[in-house]
Amino acid sequence: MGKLTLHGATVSPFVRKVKLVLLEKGIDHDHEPSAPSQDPEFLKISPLGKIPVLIDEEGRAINDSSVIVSYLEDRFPEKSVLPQDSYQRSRARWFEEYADGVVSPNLVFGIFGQRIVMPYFFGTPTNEETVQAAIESAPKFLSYLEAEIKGKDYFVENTYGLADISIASTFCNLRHADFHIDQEKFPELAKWFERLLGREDVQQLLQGEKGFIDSLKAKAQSA
Ligand SMILES: N[C@@H](CCC(=O)N[C@@H](CS)C(=O)NCC(=O)O)C(=O)O
Repeated sequence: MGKLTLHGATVSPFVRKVKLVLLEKGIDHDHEPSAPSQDPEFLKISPLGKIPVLIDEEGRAINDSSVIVSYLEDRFPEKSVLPQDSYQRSRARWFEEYADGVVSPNLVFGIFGQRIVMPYFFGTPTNEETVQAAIESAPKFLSYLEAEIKGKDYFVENTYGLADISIASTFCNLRHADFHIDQEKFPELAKWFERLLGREDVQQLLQGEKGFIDSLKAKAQSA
């Protein structure tokens, strides 16, 4: 029997979220930092060709980052990344959804997608209008998060968990794309993100990702 295996590179916010949950829970696993793919072999484990995918010890696939996190919580309830209280659990899942379903499509795809993925993964020029539109829309999303984090160190029950992991995962992509939280307008959110960036697991992932992105940039420049 094999080990649990995570497929997907952590430059994806969805993969990074799962990786940080695996690390926080101390779950032994292998990691294949693959890219999304429409290759028929990959479609056998990921019907939409997306990352992340988690393969269990019996070779069975689990798709979608939120489904994977639920599975990990069900199977490894020790060192939970969710609160005990049902309402607070729903709050943590809400922030996960806000990160995946709101911050990612609006800001990560618009800024990181255009500044990094298009030129360095696909060799397509950045669409500056899309970037500007995303940057202009950012205060709407960041104001909400600023209000939610005010007076706390972490989003839910003031304890590091899934809400922080999910939101920080999207902000890591924005940082790779040189978009920084305005400390004057969103001081509490900026402080919270600095706190998260001070964590060893986050730092290690970011360092590896930066090396990977820098190597793509160098390749593009020498081409
Ligand atoms: N809801 C999915 C979204 C996963 C997702 O969109 N992953 C991106 C990478 S950031 C991907 O694989 N995109 C390739 C594609 O859409 O074909 C999840 O949470 O896992």
